[in-house]
Amino acid sequence: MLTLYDDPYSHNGYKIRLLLAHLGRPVRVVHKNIMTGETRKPDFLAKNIAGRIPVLELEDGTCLAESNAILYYLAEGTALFPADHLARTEVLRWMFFEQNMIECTIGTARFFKKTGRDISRADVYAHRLENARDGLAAMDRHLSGKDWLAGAFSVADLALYGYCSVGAEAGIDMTAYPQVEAWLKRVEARPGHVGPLHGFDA
Ligand SMILES: N[C@@H](CCC(=O)N[C@@H](CS)C(=O)NCC(=O)O)C(=O)O
Repeated sequence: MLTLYDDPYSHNGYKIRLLLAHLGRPVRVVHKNIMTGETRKPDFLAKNIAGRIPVLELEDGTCLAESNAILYYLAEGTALFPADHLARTEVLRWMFFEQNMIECTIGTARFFKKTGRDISRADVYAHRLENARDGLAAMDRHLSGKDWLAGAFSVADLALYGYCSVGAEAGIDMTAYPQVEAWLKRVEARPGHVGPLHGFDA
């Protein structure tokens, strides 16, 4: 069986659990506490040299790191990753956008807010929020008149859902992005959808 090393509060890990739920694939989820440095110990560095979750361990022991690379690996060959070259490029475009404009902005601002870490560095927090708002505004414009980010419903929607769904926890007024809010609800209405803290085994 697949093993996912994850922390319940990470939405990078949640993206993987969400895709696996959509695909109906079982997974053993192992909790690594990012607050106590568990991912920085030698045993975990052997799985991901960057010392970060999520890591997906395949049945043969191969370890995959970087949430969107893992999403790509799992989605390839399924209805959530298209076969057409241009359509695939468009899906990847939004997955790269997620890492650049959403994950390291909403994700980090949320982490600062939840843990109190670095919130004293108000300039850093404000900068992350400014970039997050920029990313959300771009998504809002893009989603006008569209149901999904990249043509049909795809792994790009799940990748972006992860951190967009917790924008408010980062301190963002999500009502400023009505197209994004409507799209979040469409993602939640898809069969196979699961919430963030679903299914930890250890
Ligand atoms: N770009 C990476 C980011 C991974 C990441 O930042 N993971 C965080 C949790 S969301 C982590 O493991 N932090 C622990 C640490 O840095 O020690 C991805 O998308 O997988």
